Amino acid sequence: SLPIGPRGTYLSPVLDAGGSARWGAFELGLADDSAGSVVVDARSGDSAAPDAEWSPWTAVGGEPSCPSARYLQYRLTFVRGDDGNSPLVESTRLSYILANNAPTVSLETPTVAQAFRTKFDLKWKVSDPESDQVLTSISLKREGETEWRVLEPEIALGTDTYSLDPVAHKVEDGAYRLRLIVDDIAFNPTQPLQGQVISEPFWIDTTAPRAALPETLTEGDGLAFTLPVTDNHRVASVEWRLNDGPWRAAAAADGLFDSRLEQAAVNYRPIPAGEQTLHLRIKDVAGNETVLSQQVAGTP
Ligand SMILES: [Ca+2]
Ligand SMILES: [Ca+2]
Ligand SMILES: [Ca+2]
Repeated sequence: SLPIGPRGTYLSPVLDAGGSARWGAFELGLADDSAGSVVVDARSGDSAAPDAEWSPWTAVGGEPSCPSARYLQYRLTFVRGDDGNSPLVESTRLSYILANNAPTVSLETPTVAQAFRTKFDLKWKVSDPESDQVLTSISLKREGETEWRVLEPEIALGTDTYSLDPVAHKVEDGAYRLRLIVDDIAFNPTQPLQGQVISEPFWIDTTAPRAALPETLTEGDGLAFTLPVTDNHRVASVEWRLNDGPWRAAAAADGLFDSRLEQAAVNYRPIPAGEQTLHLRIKDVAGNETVLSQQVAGTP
């Protein structure tokens, strides 16, 4: 038989946790007739081969005390007993959990300055380094206010759309921001992490623009008038037509329909002969519209 010395060591292969890991219990399975003692040390690092970046060897008590890392190597030092018999290790077992990283979330809709008059879909994207599915909560805050109102505290795992209905959710017209918080707690009960995103301001606008037709719409044989229009948010367009003719755009007196108050100018001649009804269609940026109609005298 081979001569047996008083001490010997065993160096384990480099163990790969597959990602940054927190080390748990290290268990040594000794044979029934094992004698003497076994000293366990471990080191860890993030490169597949131990190098200067790895932690130094440290003694393993119940758990390795070396830092969280992807790779670990352990070393067993066998010390012969006073009776001359040697330690005999049958098995080793190391527990670990992969370190958790926070999910991130980004919103695809709403985008900045979008305006909605009816139900619309929020869409978002979640990314989690461990591919954990997340629970999502959705809150809404009116611009200028401080309190977030929770619309939905917990949206099911894997869901990434939500329908916001201004009527059903009792959301008044105004500018708002949405906040989404994603939480990977379902897969990380002991060390859950969150990510969040706050949208750019967007508008809920369920109110149509208003306009009052001036008393005089014609001048000579043509249409010639300026129509003051107002909206609670923003006027987008003013169009007109005679009877069921084609819609034509009115001009913004200041060059652009882009605010709450606008003046729409209509100049057109001649008014065709016969009975004519002038229709005006005023839209805001959310798509609410008001239609006004008025009889005008055609060219004799
Ligand atoms: Ca995670
Ligand atoms: Ca409006
Ligand atoms: Ca303007």
